[in-house]
Amino acid sequence: MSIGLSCIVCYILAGLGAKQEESHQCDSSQLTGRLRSYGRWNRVKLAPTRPVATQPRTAATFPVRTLQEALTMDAQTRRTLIAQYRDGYRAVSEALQGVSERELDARPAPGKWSAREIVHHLADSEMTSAIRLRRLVAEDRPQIQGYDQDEFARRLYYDRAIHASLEAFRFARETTGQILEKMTEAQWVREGTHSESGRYTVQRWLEVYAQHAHNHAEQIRRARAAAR
Ligand code: NI
Repeated sequence: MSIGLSCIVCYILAGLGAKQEESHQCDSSQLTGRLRSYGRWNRVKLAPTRPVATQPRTAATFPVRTLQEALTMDAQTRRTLIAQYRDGYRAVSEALQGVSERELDARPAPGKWSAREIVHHLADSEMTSAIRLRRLVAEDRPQIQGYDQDEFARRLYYDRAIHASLEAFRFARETTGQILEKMTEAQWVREGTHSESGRYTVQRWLEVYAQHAHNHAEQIRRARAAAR
């Protein structure tokens, strides 16, 4: 099965290697260029909030940047992305409007996720992302653990009714949106380390999750269309 890596969210969530990319289910196409753009964050070196190793670190190892230098996203872009993030539930619920059981279980191709499975993925992914954001803000340089989203789909009964998962997705976003609206400039430059993809910043988190629900809303529409 050839599915291009296009949902950066699941790439980051799962810490996908080349093998897993092949089975990756987030097949919306808008984000292929995004992955490359993340390189610009990797060029920003921040002073760690506490030492990450026992060896002494020098200024040359961790050049200290000002807050303004560390903020790679301007305030207007941030506001736009927060608004998009908060619009995610609307996009998904509209994509599901009037959905039948048959449409929920239709697959656009063998091995591709159905609309029902996408909804459960959204719940699990968004609850995880909500906790990640909290840890990035409340803990110093947290270790963020990747997971295998396809294994979640296989083992966590993704044939369940969707209502509770839709609500979990909705309110994970709602509560996190409240936090995003209040965060200070200093909190926007916080970061942790992902178990497989490495440096993981709050700004990167926002760019990724601002689009996640909208991309899956489009994927839901395509999956539903397969039932017709
Ligand atoms: Ni996804």
